[in-house]
Amino acid sequence: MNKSLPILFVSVLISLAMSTTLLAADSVNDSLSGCKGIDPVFRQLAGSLIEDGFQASEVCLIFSNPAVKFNPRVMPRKIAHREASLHYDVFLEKKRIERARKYLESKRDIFASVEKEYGIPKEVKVAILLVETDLGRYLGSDLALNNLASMAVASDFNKIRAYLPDSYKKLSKRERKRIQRKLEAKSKWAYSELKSLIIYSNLNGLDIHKIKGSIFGAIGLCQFMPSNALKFGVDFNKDGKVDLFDPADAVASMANYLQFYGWKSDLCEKVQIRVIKHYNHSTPYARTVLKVAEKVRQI
Ligand SMILES: [Ca+2]
Repeated sequence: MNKSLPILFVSVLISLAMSTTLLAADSVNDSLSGCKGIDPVFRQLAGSLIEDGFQASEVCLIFSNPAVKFNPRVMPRKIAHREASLHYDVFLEKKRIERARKYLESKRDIFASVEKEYGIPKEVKVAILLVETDLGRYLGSDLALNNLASMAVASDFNKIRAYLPDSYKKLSKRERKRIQRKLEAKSKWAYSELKSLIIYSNLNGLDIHKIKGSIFGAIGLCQFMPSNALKFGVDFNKDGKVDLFDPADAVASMANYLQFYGWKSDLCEKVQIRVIKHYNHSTPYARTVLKVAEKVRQI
């Protein structure tokens, strides 16, 4: 969090992000009259943002930009995502460990200063950067805005069924209802994260049309969801903005997050895994982070 911002102001902004008002369709046209170039698929979403307190002119600028595109494949991937099936062993390859060590060397001052302030070992932090973004090599192929907005408008099973894996195409009535409920919950979540993304980019003077994100909208070297960028982001290099694409800010924000969730010195491995799972709720993920950290330490 940008510590220079008044606490009340930030609280109001976070409340704005948390509210999930749904806008009646008949008032969408009124709030967006005069705004040209919004893809009809995003029109109601844009109207809801205005209803929730964002300026109509700002919402118009965001959604009428030609970079904004609906991707119908995002929500089906979210619904079908299975963290446990991901192959994490690739991060233990020698060449990757060597790269992590070199990255640590090249940013020795940043890692040392952050470790001094937050107490999270530098090897654990670089391991998370390696697993999350391959040390910044992979920050997502599309805009976080597009991925979050595409999920926010994909709450209807019929609209995305063509993009679901085959196993989702012959569902019983009960399974279909379950998927529909899941879609509605994920859509609501994505809407809330979209609002946080807009606030995050505004607060920190970042161009939302240039913020790349993972398929599910996580941003920066440390892959924070935008709501976590607001809660845990740190302006460590003191340039007046929390930029999670900047190594100093990203590493400190990650450390701030891990410290909040209970990282202390001398934790046993079991508790370290529990803390890391707050970052990504997967035991194979947490174990891989610790294994990578151990290998980096040994070189
Ligand atoms: Ca900064």
